[in-house]
Amino acid sequence: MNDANFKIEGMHCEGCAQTIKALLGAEPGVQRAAVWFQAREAQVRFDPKAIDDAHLAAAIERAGYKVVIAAP
Ligand SMILES: [Cu+2]
Repeated sequence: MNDANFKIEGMHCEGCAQTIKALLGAEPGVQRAAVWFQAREAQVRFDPKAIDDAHLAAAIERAGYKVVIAAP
């Protein structure tokens, strides 16, 4: 399993964080997703054979948020 950390811009409330958590959790290969509204961060544990950082970021951006990939 790999872990990816993202900085996310555009969250307005805890509901946004829950939305992002749910959509990350629905991606193939994602074992666990956590999103912190206050910190503007997400941490995702995923199977690198099923998905990668770029696809996770794209899923977040499809929902209308902006992603900055943080240090691994
Ligand atoms: Cu919100």
